[in-house]
Parts: sequence; C-alpha cells; structure tokens
Amino acid sequence: MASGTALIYDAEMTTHKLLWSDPICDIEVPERLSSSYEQLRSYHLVERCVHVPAREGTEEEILLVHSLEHLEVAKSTQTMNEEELKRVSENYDAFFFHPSTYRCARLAVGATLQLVDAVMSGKVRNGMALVRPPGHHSQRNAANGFCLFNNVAIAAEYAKLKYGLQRILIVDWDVHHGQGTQYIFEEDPSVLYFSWHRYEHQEFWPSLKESNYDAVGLGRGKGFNINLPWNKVGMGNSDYLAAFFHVLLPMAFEFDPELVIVSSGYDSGIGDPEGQMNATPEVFAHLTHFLMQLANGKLCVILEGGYHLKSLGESVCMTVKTLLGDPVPQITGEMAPCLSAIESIQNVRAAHKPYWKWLAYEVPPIKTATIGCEGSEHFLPEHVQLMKEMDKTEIKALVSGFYADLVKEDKTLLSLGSLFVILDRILKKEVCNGITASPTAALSTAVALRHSVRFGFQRVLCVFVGDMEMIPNTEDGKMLIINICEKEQSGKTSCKHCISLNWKEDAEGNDFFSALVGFILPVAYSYQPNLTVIAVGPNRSLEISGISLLVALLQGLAESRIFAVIEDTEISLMQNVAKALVGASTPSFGIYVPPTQEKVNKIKALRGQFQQEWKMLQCSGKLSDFIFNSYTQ
Ligand code: X5A
Ligand code: ZN
Repeated sequence: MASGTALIYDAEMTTHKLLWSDPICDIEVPERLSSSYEQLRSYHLVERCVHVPAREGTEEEILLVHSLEHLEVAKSTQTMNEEELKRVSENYDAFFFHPSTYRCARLAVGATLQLVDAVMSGKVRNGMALVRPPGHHSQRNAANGFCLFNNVAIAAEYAKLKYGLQRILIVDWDVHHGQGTQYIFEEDPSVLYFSWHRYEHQEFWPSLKESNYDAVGLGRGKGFNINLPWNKVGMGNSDYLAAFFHVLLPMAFEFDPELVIVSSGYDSGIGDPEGQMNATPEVFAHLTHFLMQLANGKLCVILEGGYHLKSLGESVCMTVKTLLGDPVPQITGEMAPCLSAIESIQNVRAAHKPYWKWLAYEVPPIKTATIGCEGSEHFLPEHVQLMKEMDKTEIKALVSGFYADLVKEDKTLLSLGSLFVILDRILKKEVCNGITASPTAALSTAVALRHSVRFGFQRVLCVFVGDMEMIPNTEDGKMLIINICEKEQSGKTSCKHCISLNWKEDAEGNDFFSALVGFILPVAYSYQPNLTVIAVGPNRSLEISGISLLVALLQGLAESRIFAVIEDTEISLMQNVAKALVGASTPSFGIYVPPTQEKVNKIKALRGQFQQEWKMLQCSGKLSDFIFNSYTQ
C-alpha cells in the first residue's frame, strides 16, 4: 500500500467571489478556502502532507460529464461585465459568476483530477483537495447551488476511463443533497453514490422528491443510489455514526470499491448556518477513518460546502489528520441516535433491501405508520411513525383516474390523502402496519381495497365492523369481506367472498371471542390473505376491547400486515387500535360470558354454510352433518 497524504490548494481559487448583494449566495466566500488552509498550517499539517499542484481541467475532461453548451456558457462569462454576469447567473438556482469563475472552476476540476492521479498512481495513499467553486449540485447542463462543474463526478468518470475502474464509491457527507451527482450516475451501477442531507420532508433546499430515500437509482443503476434524508435539524455525532454503521458501511463493504471519493462538505458540522446540525469536528475523523478501510486505502477527499469558518477549518483539519494516520480523537455526546434518524435509517434500509445481501435478513422494525393530527403525539403510543399528508392536487390526480366512481365529493377526496400515504408504505413493505382516521370508513375501505389489489396484492382480507354502506365487488376472489354488524341486513345475502356476521357484543362481558375463534379466524386462515384491512364504521356493534382483540389476533396473518381505518377521530378507539398494532398491549377481555344459544346457533349456521369453501371451519364431520341436515330439512 502506498504511503503519504496529498494536499492540493491553490490560492487562485479564492478569486471567485460574489460581486453584488445576494443573501442566498453570500455565504460562499473565498475565506472558506484560505482560512481552512491557514488552520491546516497552524496545526502543522501542511508540512506533513505531500504538496501536489493544481492544474486546469481540460475541456475534454469537463465534457466527460457536462454538455458542450454548458461549457461554452461558462467560458463566455470570462469577459463579461458585472451586469452581464448577474444576468447569466440569474438563469440558475443559487449561482454567481465572477470574471474569474471559469478559471477557478477549471482549477477545481484539475485539482480534483490531480488528486485522483496521485492516489491511483501510488504516489500517495490518500489526499484532500481544497477547491472552489464546489461541484456536487452541478448538472450536465446547469450550474446550481454554488457549483459550476461537478468536480467529483468528473473525477469518477476520469478514473473509470483512465484507470479502467469498475467500482467507485462516492460518499457525499455535505449537508445538501448532491442532486447533480445523483442525476449523472443514476443509471450507472459502476458508481455507488451515497448522500445524506437535510431534507425536512422536502421542505429544505433543493426540495426535491428525488432526494428521498426511495430514489434508489434507475435501470441498471438500481440499488446504486443511496439517499439518507434527515427530517429534523440537530443531527449529531451518534446519528452520523449510526448512518455509517447501519447504511453506508455495510453497503460499501459489499460493493467493494476500487476507489473512494468524498464530496466533503462540512456544512453538516456544528455551527453551520445552512445545515443547523450538531456534529462536532471529531466526527469527521471517524468518518474518514472508516472510509480509509475501503479500496485498499485509496481515498480522495474533495471540498464541497461548509460555511461556518471555524467549524469548517477544524473539520478539515480532523479529516487531514486522520488521512495522515494520526490517532482518532474520542467522540463526545450521548451515544444514541435520535428517533427521527432511526426512522430515516430504517426507511433507506427497507428501500434498498432488494439490492443488498447485507440487508436481506431483516424485517423493518418500524411497525406502525400514521398521519399525525393535532396533539396526536400525546395519545399515540411511542414508536408510531408520523407521516406527512399528501396535498390536494396529488390526491386529485390519483383519485380521478381509478377511484372516480367511488369518490364524488371534494370533502371525501381530501380525507383520502392520509389513506394513500400510509397504505403505500404498507404495500411497499416499508412499514408493517398503519392506521388512519376517516370521516367515511366504508368509502375509504373500498378505495383501500381497490388500491391494494391494483398494486398487485392477490388476496386482501377485510374485516369491517359497523354499517358498511358500500360493498365492493368481490367476485374475482381478490378480496374477502367479513362484515360484523348489528342488524340483519335484508337483501344482502352472504357469499363466499362477502360474508355478513350479525353480532352484537354482550354489554355484560366479552363473548366476541367465540365468534372470533369459531368463525372469523378459521375463515381468515383458510383464505391466507397477504394484507388485512380492519375497518370500523358507524354503529359499531363491538366494544373497544373486542376490536383490539380482533386486531391482535389478525396479526397472525399476512405477515402481520394490517391497515386499520377508523371512522372519525374516536380518540380512545384510535389509541387502543394503535396500541394493539405496535404490540404495546394485550387487550383485556373483560369478563368472559358464554354466548347465548342464539349466538351459538348463528355461528353454527355460518360454519355449516361456509365450511366447504373455507376448510379451516371444519372441526367435526358429525357436527357439520348435523348442521347441514338441520338446515336442509
Ligand atoms: C455546495 C453547497 C449549497 C447551496 C445552497 C443554496 N451548496 N441555498 O453547499
Ligand atoms: Zn452543502
């Protein structure tokens, strides 16, 4: 293994600067580079590194990633006056041109490639390049987010071409999503791209859907794009370490890269105005140390963001010290990731489960998803994941196509927003179960059933408690509905896939147990559903304890995959169903009351009627003969 650490810095890259006032761009200052270098000097790290000069990246190299048009626009800015520069800059989201920008960006590309050459040729083991402008937001045909050319993406293409590399890992620990890098390698399985980023459920810049954990890559590149969105600010050392332990490192070791390149933004560090995170400079020593164990130590660290000069400088020093092989400093703070971090980690693991052997063995431990309503955190059990609702236009688009015949009013339309969000998580197997409140449970249930079948589920069991004003068509056998209601429903006859069970729970105590074990469970087990929908509508004839028991016992089916729809916000019912779903309580039965003769007869009749079709109902040949006979006399 080669030895030595390269350091690339060229003061000329400090000449690129903002010439007019722009509160978005004014944090990307030349001092970011010069003060980081000064900090390295003061720790005597500069003299311990191998100095490698920067160079200009060639046009050909830039064209490995960018369009000719983009290159030409950038080139044309060299001779522009301030007004013209401002006008071109306005074509992009968060970018500014200076007459020296093009030259600096070419130096940034060239410095990055010099580092790749130094590492790949064995001149050094690893190294860092301090560059401006940064690169990871830059796209084939656009500058973006302070970035003109995508230094790291060009480096990866260059390394593939020049050294014939087949597997390159890019680790983007900048606090922003390097969407530019994602776009460039989205379909490329030879580049594994990992990015964590402040996301806040798409509120934070660049506010893209494709920054979420479910963007896993496209086509042949599926599984080679890893996004870990942070949905809260304040992430700290333990959250970052957990992300490495439970997401990046398992995948990285399985991928077995030949070269690791870091998109090294330090705006993910404490004090940064953009990131608002809490990780201390020491954490970057640890992250660097982990990555040094890959690719036989071939590690190229390229500066991206970082806007708190002190934090930036300290973090750069931690990185370079570690590259040099110094002992890794102790990490501070309580060593426990926060709940929001755990959620994000679980989500990305679930999304990548199909693509990585490492993740194949586990079931997502997030069990229950729901949409939070005002104050819901006080009454829902712990570990229920709160989801964000869909907006109106999204729901409309979805509903107008496939559910228009069911949904006629705007009011009901809106109530379906949470239904779709939660049900989709269950269908995609990202969570085990979920719960939603609805003003119209029967309609929501009909939509949920059709949505699940359309998604590809072959057998969906629905147990509906209460008046079911709307009965979906169950003829194709893809749904089995058991409706537990108080009144005998005249005109509605039961058939194999749509069974009506008239049952009014005894107020004195619990006799529902006998209906559950005597009829509902045997039918459900005979059907072998791959999803269970439990709905509670108006005029429910069961007490909360009976419904909780139903929820608890039906978890034996469909790999415990349950979607619960509860009419309105009957808080204590919601609370108890949620508890049963997370497994936080065993329902209390109340006093056992033996069923009345009338109820026994009812169950017997149903058993007789259905035991040929649902064979788990059979328990005695004689009994069935008896029932059969008594009903055909
Ligand atoms: C490289 C980098 C951030 C752009 C933020 C724009 N860019 N609001 O950190
Ligand atoms: Zn950034």
